[in-house]
Amino acid sequence: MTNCKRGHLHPITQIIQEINTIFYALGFEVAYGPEIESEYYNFDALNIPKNHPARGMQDTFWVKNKENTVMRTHTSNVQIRYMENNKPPLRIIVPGKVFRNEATDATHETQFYQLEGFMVDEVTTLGTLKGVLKIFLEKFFNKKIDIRFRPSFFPFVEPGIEVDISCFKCGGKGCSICKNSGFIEALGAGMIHPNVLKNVKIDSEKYQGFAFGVGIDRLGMLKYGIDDVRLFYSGDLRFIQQF
Ligand code: 2U9
Repeated sequence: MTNCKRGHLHPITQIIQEINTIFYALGFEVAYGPEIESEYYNFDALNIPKNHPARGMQDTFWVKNKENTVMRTHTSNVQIRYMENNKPPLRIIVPGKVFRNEATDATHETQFYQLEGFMVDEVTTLGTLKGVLKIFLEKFFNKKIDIRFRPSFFPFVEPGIEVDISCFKCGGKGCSICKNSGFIEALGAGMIHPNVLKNVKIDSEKYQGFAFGVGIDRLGMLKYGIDDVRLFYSGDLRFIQQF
């Protein structure tokens, strides 16, 4: 039986476990929730307007014969549910599968894994976020990493930011991974929008919080130099057995 190899956890599962361990040490709980979700928890509660393009047929899988029901497009639904059932201070991460109705290519899949996280407390700032992300990314990539914030927009946060990380491959000098810029676009984030806090009955005068989102597949592709996201879902043992 020389050809008989024992199986092991899928690389995405291994990555999720690694992420959970890092955040657990920072005081974050890991939360899970439904993949089939109501329009309210996926969109409305997150301050995503009724006419937002993400709700349209292009991006969202609507469940047939069931009104106002979608395959969740992000794991934010779990954070809303968690905030409804727990009182601040809150610190959670939510890894899980999400669904987007779009064409697949080397960097897009109709199903992928997302990590979202947030912290809500009396004094929580973008500075807190920067510190938490720096510790997470340095542990995950096993390298010293600098972080750059750029202004951006997402309906559920204000202000919204995009987070670039210094290239862990070349250290910022410029290489093929960072397209000679020294930085890699990595995450979206921001301060939770007061309307979102209001929706879950948290007093936005007293409490504030940061939130972030990142593709787990994308983190894995960067860390292990994988150039096609579809490899994760191919079931090809030549790929799987490298982990
Ligand atoms: C709540 C409030 C705010 C989570 C956030 C992003 C910005 C973001 C993308 C990264 C790559 C999705 O996987 S991706 O395509 N995410 O840019 N996510 S802020 O904000 C939240 C979440 C939950 C209650």
